[in-house]
Amino acid sequence: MPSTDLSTRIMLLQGDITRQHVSAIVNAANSSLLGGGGVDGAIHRAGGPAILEECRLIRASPDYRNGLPAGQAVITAGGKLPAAHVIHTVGPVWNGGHHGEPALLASCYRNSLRLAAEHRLTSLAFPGISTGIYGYPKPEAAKIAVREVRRFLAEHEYPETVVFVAFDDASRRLYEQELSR
Ligand code: AR6
Repeated sequence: MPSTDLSTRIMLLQGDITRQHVSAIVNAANSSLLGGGGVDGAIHRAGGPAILEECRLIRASPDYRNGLPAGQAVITAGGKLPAAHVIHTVGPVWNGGHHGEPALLASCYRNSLRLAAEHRLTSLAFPGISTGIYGYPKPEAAKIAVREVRRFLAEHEYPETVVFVAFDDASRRLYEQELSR
């Protein structure tokens, strides 16, 4: 049975997700899966061309010919990253909050966690999906992130631990607040 003491299975740290020694890091990608700016750019830069190569193969499969839809997730190897795998998910673009953004963001977390569980990955690190270029307000995004991870871990043995990686002080404080609730 999974440990029900979630406080021992959820961690928060501030820094660069590309440097995390975990089973998988989550990439806030775009539908093309072919790279971009923000954390996506950082992951491909640090991980090298093997990740992009695998993303291209995924795009060549009939399921993803039109790209990866928002809310879904796929897994590749981690290339030169210290993390063994990358789980690529596409967050919603913030458009005022009444266009399904909260449900799509929750799906990103759930589907990433599901992939990690299917692959029996022990540790998974998340950036603040959608909270950069895609403009999702950070307080609301942190709330959804913490809620979905707690729900999932309460019912699953894998991943054993989840790390929220905050890039800046303000994001770290938001996660601290949510995790203390
Ligand atoms: N480590 C941890 N967090 C980071 C890092 C890093 N190295 N770099 C940025 N962040 P963003 P999105 C934080 O813009 O909003 C790309 O072009 C950042 O402070 O990377 O989902 C994709 O290709 C923010 O809180 O992702 C898409 O086109 C969070 O990561 C688009 O951006 C997410 O910011 C996706 O936009």
